[in-house]
Amino acid sequence: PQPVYLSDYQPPAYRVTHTELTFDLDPAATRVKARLLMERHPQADANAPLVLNGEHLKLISLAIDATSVDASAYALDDEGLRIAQVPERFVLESEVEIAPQDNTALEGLYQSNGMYCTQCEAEGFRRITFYPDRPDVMATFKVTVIGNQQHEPILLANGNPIERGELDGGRHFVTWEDPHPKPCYLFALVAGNLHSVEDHFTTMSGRNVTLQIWVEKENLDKTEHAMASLKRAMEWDEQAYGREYDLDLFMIVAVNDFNMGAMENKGLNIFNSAAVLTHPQTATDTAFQNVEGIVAHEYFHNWSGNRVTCRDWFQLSLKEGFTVFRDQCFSADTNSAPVKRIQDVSFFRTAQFAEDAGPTAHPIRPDHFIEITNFYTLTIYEKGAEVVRMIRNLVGEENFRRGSDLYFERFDGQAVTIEDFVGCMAEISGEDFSQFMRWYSQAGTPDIDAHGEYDYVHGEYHLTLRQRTPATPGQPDKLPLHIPVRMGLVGTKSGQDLTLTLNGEKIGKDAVIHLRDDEQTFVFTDVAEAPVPSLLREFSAPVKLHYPYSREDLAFLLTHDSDGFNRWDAGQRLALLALDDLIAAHRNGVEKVMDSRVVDAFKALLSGPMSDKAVLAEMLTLPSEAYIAEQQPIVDVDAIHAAREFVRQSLAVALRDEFLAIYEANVTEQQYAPTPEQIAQRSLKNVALSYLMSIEDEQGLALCEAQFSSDHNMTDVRQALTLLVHSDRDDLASPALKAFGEKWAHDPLVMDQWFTVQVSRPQADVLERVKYLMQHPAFSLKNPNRVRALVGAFAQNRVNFHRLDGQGYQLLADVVIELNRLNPEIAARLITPLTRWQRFDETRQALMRSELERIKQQPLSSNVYEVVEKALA
Ligand code: B3K
Ligand code: ZN
Repeated sequence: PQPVYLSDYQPPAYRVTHTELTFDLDPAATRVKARLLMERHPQADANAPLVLNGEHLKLISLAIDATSVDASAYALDDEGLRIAQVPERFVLESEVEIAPQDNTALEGLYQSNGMYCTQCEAEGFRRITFYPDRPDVMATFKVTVIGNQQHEPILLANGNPIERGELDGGRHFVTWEDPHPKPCYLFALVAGNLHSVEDHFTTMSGRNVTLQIWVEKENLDKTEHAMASLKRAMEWDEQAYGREYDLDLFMIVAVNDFNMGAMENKGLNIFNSAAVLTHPQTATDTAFQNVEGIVAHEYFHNWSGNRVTCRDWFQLSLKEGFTVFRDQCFSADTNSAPVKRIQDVSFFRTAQFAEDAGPTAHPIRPDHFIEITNFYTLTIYEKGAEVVRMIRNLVGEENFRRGSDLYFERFDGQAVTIEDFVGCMAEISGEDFSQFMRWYSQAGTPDIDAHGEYDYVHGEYHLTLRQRTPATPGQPDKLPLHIPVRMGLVGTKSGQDLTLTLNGEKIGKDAVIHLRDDEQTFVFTDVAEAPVPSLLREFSAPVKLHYPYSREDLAFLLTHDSDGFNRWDAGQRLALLALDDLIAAHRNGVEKVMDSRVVDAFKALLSGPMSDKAVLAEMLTLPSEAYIAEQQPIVDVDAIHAAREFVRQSLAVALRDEFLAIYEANVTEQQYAPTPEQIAQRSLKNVALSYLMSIEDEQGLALCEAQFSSDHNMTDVRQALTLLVHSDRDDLASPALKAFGEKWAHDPLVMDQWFTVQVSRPQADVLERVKYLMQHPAFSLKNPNRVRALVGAFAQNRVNFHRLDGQGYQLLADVVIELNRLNPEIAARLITPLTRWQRFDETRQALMRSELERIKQQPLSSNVYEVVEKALA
């Protein structure tokens, strides 16, 4: 497979102005008729051939301006169709046949549980009909769907329904029209036996929009939260961005087999059922919050993505980074803002940093790819969002809003680039973004080494920042980035933020300094007392900040930093220092001793004023094994696990009564609601329970069992089940697992949780369990959610996946090889943990590499090929 390069971009020689499609649905032989109004680009050569993408299509007929095209006039291959000569303006008509029932890749038109649905982004439309399948070709669409009245009573497509009727042979049709020009990746069709809940939203200009969520009948009671989230998102986008919805109908459909979370097709969002269905008895608080975030994300795409779209797929972060940023702000406004930031950053620093340091590292705007599907990554999405956040912070909130207004107005109905977006921000604010643009082209996470010195005599504080971005594949040398560092100096006497004076100018107590060179020293004057610097507040840039904090400094910041995010981070850093010692002790076979400063810090947290329970729950949560691993030069999975368990148990022993008191103070019989208050209470209570369970405290065990059997809500039940299954008390875990599995055998999304809980336990029997569960009737390799819940979760189980006998790697590679044939997109994603082999000891490196080599020997999809190739390069 050959890569595509950004530098080769050419505007399309022919564009489609209007698209008419007719689908005659059949599982094995769906007929798709296309009627495309086409015209040559004014600048294109009159002899330019017409090139249409098309894959897995059986061509039935082809005509230009109603005259059939002779077979000698076109060339057809695996990738599409090429017609040597076409007029300046013409109507292209084609008919093809496709087989949705055989489509296990879940791209294009496929069947899920008997219902028809589509996924076209990025390049799935070419599996539906011959078309210039690229985002810079935007057309209005009229779509007729013909189906069986019994099997497919509901026939949906984008836009508004304009005609419907009955046909012979028990068939019927509905015609849909979407007046907004769109690229074909936003096309969608759904047909099946679906049921809907309906609601309404009145937009800011007073237009009434019908909202529908379509699900299988048994899920009708699981849509309330998604609907409420949708309405909140619609209102938020009007207030925060002045963006109004632009059709009379907005539909969401839940499907069981879906590669990603959801898809923002115009007016017809298609969702993974896991990203829309919730019920207090089946979904955890985290699932409720995910649904809210994803519903909002897809809705926000209506402007950031659909009305203004991407010129080419290299610009993917233009819509994804911006939309993630929008959904993050929405969730922060709707829930606890500090906790949202802590959770986002915590995930980001674990997973995106690892991606940026591995063999698949790429810039937010890649300059080449083999398979675009492999680029729906944490870098494009989450790092893209961090960069948009930096832009907002650089220009200020007001300018950011004006800049986004300008962007949406100027480019409405167009397919544009990242320069167009940043250009609007520059134009409005007058800021110079030329150096800043390197964030988009340079991969890798910058390291910042910070060093500070207080000069008592002159009352000065000298802060030196040095930046260095490590080499990444294809980018050996890096240029310095423009890094905004939000900071404060916290006085060690007063415990307060000191006023910052830089270059003779007072810049406030909490300010942003700009690092642009490799190294810069900032001299703060009029510093009356020795400070501890609080740097990178709110994680003001996606960098690794190293400062030689002492444990006393960190304990100080943990209590005194005015920035909640940095208070949390100080706690994490303090725990990491203790963990470092314990990891070394474990490796050297020396007795482990708990750092009393961590115990004291936790004790202070537990006995201090408890203003925000959600933040407190985060503060009490130790860094994950994955995050600890990120900090180590060579990952020793067993030492990390042992060290972390030791810290958990030491804290539990020392603070047992406090944890018990916290638990008891936060039990409630209130009816479940996914409100920030209730979620905070549950998470605090459940963190306390996890400490008690880590030492198998008798009272803790009793509480855990009671929490499981009281069956109050899934958050509590799942936590209790997890703690039982992850403990050594199999006598208690087995009956609980059995009861849970029997109770929920009919609900695949709950069974996914049942799988995950079991395969993430630390005990050594997990590999056998995974193999056994893969034979379970509720498991199927064809369903991406099942694969993620069982195999994906196993690969996150660090001690078991990285077994020294290599069997964990082997199992993953076996699954990848099988999935490569069924679903290349999911197969390629599943390889990720194996691609990180450089981070491990030599034995594991060799084992991981040999599994990658084994995969490489197979006939591979371009998706898997690209990842394996990079991983072994
Ligand atoms: N835009 C979709 C991505 C789907 C691509 C799958 N190959 C989801 C989202 O970001 O909203
Ligand atoms: Zn998106």
